[in-house]
Amino acid sequence: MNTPVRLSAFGLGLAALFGGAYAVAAVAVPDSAVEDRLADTEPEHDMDMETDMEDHGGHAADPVRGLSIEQDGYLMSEVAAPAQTGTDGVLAFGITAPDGTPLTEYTESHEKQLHLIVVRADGAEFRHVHPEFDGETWSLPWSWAQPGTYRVFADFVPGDAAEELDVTLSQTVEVAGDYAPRADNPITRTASVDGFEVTLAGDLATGTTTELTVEVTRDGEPVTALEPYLGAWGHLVALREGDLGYLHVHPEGDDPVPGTTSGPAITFATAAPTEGTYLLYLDFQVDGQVHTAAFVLDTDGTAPAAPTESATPHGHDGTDAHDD
Ligand SMILES: [Cu+2]
Repeated sequence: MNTPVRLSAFGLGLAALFGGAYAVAAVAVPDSAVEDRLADTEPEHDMDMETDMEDHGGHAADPVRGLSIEQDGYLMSEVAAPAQTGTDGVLAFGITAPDGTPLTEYTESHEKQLHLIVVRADGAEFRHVHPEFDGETWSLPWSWAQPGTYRVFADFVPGDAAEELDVTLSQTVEVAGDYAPRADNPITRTASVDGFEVTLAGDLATGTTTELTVEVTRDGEPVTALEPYLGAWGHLVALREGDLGYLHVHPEGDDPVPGTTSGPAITFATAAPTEGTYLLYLDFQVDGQVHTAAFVLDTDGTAPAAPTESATPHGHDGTDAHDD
């Protein structure tokens, strides 16, 4: 869809990963705007994001998490899992608290104490599941359908923290076997899953919160039988291509009343932390079954498509900062 534009934006995305968001901003926008953004974003590190968005007119990115086995002193142990495909086994890991002892208290979030996201590095495989806790170890029955390099994310709210803290830890797991990694993730706004067609409207952007709306149809008819799943009409996980930085995207509007249904649309709001391509995975529930639809967006969906030197990753002006 946006392929010619996307190639240059992908270059920008890589710059963002290694050079930081501000270097990209310097390429894409006038200096005065960069200064405005720096002034806006400097103090937001420890601020509550909702408050921050109100204070700054939406100039806030959701924080990127899940890039490390450690966050705020919480540490994920090695993940045990079958070493190859076709073997039934168990996936298991532990989490230690900042004092080094096993973390035993968790605060429920979206109806679960811990959310486990498992994604292959190329985005081609995705699972969102909920392991059991035995007081020390989180585990669930596990087998791998495809070989490859996987990232395992544990998303939870520690129950021992003084104030509510969203923690996402991740770890890499290798699954032996021959595989051909997906070479590219082209922009994808429609997904067919289990007889449903899901379309995604809206664009991702940096520096501002935008709305993404998914619409579910079946046999060409709008689906109005969406059921609450984990306390929401849908759950959207966004992973940044390149480092699989993790964004949990929150649905707009009130939480659903149990027993009611909705549809065909669900709206989410988020801001991209950097330019780049994002892999999005939507979980939704119909007739008691959870389905996952996968999409790919990039931030240049909202950027001016003018092929000027300011939009070129290796342009002559303003790119010295990261052009090493
Ligand atoms: Cu979950």
